[in-house]
Amino acid sequence: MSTAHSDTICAIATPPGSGGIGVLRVSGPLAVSVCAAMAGPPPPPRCASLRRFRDASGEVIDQGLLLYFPAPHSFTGEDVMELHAHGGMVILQCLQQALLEHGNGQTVRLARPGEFSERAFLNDKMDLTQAEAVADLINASSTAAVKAAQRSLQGGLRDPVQSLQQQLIELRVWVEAALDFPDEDIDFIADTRLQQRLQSLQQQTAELLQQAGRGVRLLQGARLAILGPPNAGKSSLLNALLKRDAAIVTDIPGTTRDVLRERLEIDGVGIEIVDTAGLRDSTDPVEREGMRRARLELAGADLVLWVEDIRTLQTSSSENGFGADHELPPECTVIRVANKLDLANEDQIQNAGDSAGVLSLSARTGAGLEQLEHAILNKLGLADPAWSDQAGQVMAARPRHVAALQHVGENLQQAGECLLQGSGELAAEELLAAQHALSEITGAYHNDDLLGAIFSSFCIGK
Ligand SMILES: Nc1nc2c(ncn2[C@@H]2O[C@H](COP(=O)(O)OP(=O)(O)OP(=O)(O)O)[C@@H](O)[C@H]2O)c(=O)[nH]1
Ligand SMILES: [Mg+2]
Repeated sequence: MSTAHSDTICAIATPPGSGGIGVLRVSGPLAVSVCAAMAGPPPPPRCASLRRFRDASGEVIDQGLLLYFPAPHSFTGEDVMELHAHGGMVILQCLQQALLEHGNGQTVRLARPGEFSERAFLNDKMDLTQAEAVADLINASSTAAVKAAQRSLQGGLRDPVQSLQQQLIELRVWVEAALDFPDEDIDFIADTRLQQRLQSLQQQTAELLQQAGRGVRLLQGARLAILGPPNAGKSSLLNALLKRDAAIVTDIPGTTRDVLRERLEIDGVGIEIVDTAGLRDSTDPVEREGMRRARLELAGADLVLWVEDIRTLQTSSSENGFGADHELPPECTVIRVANKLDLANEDQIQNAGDSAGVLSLSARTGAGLEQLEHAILNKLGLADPAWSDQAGQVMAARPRHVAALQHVGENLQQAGECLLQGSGELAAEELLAAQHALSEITGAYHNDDLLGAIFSSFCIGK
């Protein structure tokens, strides 16, 4: 798959703005010679050397460090030079210009977004999931997302995908052999061990799919919506979770009208949290609009906190039509919260405790809040494995990985049915399709459109 690139590319690798240092990166066959023209011969590999950086007329632009990473032991797999100069945009642009001029403009050009990473991928320095993890690491908006991206960068997604692929190949060999030698005494296709291995593959794919789904949620930021009847303490709960007064709280039912969005971080996991208008019968057009918007939030929410006053907790479908059972679609992931624990009597506390899946707390005193935070991460599948029931740590993943794994699952399912019907040919086709879908994840099988779509979203210089 290795691709020789004739172009030498350069880019400013540090972000725009001023800083202590700024880094320029050059990669390709001319990297050494253009830098030599600017700053003298390359230092020993991976050693920093203090140099003067000169423009084409020989005038000194800046003084800084020059580093040399000879091929193939560099990020891109090509000869790479790095110039560490002072971190001013004009200095860096002058240096970049000088690089282009030293290269006569023909063979050294500005890198496209993500082109260094693309070359790293094309030169087999990393697979696609790792290249994507580099971008996810840079764009991570929470500490948990950083850790997850780091796991994928170390092969957290690639390794299980490759293992699945290996098992799939073995299975295909088995099926194809049965097709090639139909006269053999043993009926391979009817062999139950074949079905067992297929089932094991299906199981592993389903687990990986779940893990990848969690990874997507972690990276994109999960969405949490607070819903429930008026005056239950929804806005108070939002404020308690955020540990600041973001929403207006009063004892007047119908206080919240608009949808209020805030960013919450629990144990380093970024979550978008939404407070909404209380749901009840109302003729007030403003309140009705608020309720309409509240219900719209249901569609995009990964998790709903359904908040009620513990003293008026609905234990079954609400009579007035505003209970959790009535309002929330069955597929909705929900945590039912009984708030105002500090005001409840023994019977009410007992009643809430007896209601399955109800978490009692007080937004006012903070009692039960920590349990709620744990429950939120657990329900989202983003909890620290140390105290959650999920297996393994979360790794960074993207929607395209999830889509591919869904395809794999469907293909395996189809293959199983074909085998049961004795149709080895069709089963073999399904297994091949599954193998292709897996290959797309790691990039072992790809087309230029896919690479373009992935790398164009990277930043320049990466
Ligand atoms: N004692 C006690 N009072 C609470 C608690 N949570 C909320 N309250 C009070 O209950 C009243 C309503 O609280 P809000 O947070 O505005 O309730 P809400 O569900 O957002 O109400 P709407 O916006 O009208 O739908 C306020 O007076 C709060 O101070 C609690 O845990 N204990
Ligand atoms: Mg409110």
